[in-house]
Amino acid sequence: MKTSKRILAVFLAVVLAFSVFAVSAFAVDGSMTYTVVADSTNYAAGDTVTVNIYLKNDYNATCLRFPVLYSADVFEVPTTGVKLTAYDDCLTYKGSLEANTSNDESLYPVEYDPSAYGCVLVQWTASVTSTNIGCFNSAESVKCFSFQLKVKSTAGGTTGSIFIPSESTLFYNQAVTDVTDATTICRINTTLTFEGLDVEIDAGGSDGITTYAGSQVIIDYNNKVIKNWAGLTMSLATIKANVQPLGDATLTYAVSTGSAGTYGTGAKVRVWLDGALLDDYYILIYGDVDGDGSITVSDLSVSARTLGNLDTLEDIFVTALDTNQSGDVDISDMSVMTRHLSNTSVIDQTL
Ligand SMILES: [Ca+2]
Ligand SMILES: [Ca+2]
Repeated sequence: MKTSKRILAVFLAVVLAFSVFAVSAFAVDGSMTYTVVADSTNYAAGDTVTVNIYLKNDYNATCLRFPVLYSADVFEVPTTGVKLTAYDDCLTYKGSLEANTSNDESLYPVEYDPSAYGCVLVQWTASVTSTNIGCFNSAESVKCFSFQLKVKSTAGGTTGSIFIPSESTLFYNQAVTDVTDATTICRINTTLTFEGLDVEIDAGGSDGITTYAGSQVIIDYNNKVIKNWAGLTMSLATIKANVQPLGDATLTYAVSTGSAGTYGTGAKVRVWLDGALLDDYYILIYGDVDGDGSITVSDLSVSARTLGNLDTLEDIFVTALDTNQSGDVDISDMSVMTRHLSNTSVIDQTL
């Protein structure tokens, strides 16, 4: 099992600078609920799995660390690495959220066999100013972090788990009692609760479509879109080189209905099984609103023309226009597009 052990030993470890704070001796009581939710419950070999972590708590958390384990014979870290993303207050007050692939086994939950489980160690520290400290305190369960795993190409027909081990010694919690006092940090006597610990993954596959091994492309089975085409020259050949049918399924392809439509946003990969249409998956390139497969000033023109009249756009183009992936479309999305076109920043295609 040397190969799997190597894969398992890939940790997402974050080195944070706690030393800037004096940690008070006193502690306060609090509770935190961690919920692990994957973007589907059914995957095929080669699929990308987006793992979402939802948090709910009743204190001003300023620092968190928790391990997420996954079955090593079913999942692996994608070749592009674990892409750890923060949301909600954990994004707003993000001071430190970094990823590396340390093999430091001291960071491994000792209660678990490294030959059976891989570990992603998530760590977050809020930012501070001279008068205030960012913190996470949410009475509602909200999405705070996500990262990606890949179902191994050899995992067809198996089942795996993704979960937070409640008995791990790796949890770390830090908080403030007064958000205007950034210097008095206290420990939390935290009652940890875990929901959705065992996300069972049927890797047998019934979706009829998957990516080729090594492909950067992501199939979002919930939203029926195929994304992360950044850097690829879009064409029918590119699509065919990245996605493939599974089992007895077959694929056909249709050009985009966008104003410049070819094989860009809005193009369809149609999945057929036994002569019946199983699903349509849409090509999605954030920022490509005219459907030609690239992001140009033409997309800016279409955006300006349709921003106040989104009803005229098919849903997939509205999604492509939401370039900051906020869930709605407004003028800030055009700013993101403008910055992309001026090479100031790049539109993230992976979320
Ligand atoms: Ca375009
Ligand atoms: Ca938006």
